[in-house]
Amino acid sequence: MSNPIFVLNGPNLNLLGTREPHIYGSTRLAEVEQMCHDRARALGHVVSFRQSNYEGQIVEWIHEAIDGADGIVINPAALTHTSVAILDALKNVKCPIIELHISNPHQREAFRHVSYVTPVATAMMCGFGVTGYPLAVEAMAGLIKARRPA
Ligand code: CA2
Repeated sequence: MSNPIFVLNGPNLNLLGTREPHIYGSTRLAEVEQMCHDRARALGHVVSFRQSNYEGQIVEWIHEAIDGADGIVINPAALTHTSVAILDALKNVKCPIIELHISNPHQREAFRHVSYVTPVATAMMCGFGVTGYPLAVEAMAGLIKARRPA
């Protein structure tokens, strides 16, 4: 039986499309969610798309994913650079994890060059703008397929 792909979004991403369009573009998070649902459906998957401004909520969702998700695509936003709690939660997950960023943090301030998530991620994608979301869903579908017995 298959489970959804969780697409988890961290703090302030609810404001996507309304501020800093030169960095993050002008597409709203609701439109990004629709892009993920459309791509997942075309590939025979279901996405559970979530956003929270609270670190603990994201930790809870990662715990839910331990038995409830076939893959996690996560844009932890600023928590990428600070959260040992998210790192520790992700260590308990057996499914593939894709760390995703809209911008390329390595082209930005030095504090964004450090990620607590990359060491436990299966793969990392950044710098594609919001197009990275459906791309990550598609990449996740590939990772899930590769794990299934023939
Ligand atoms: O590029 C990304 O996706 C980031 O994860 C976005 C985070 C930033 O702290 C990371 O370094 C890179 C910031 C998310 C804030 O989202 C907003 C989007 C539009 C307007 C205001 C906030």
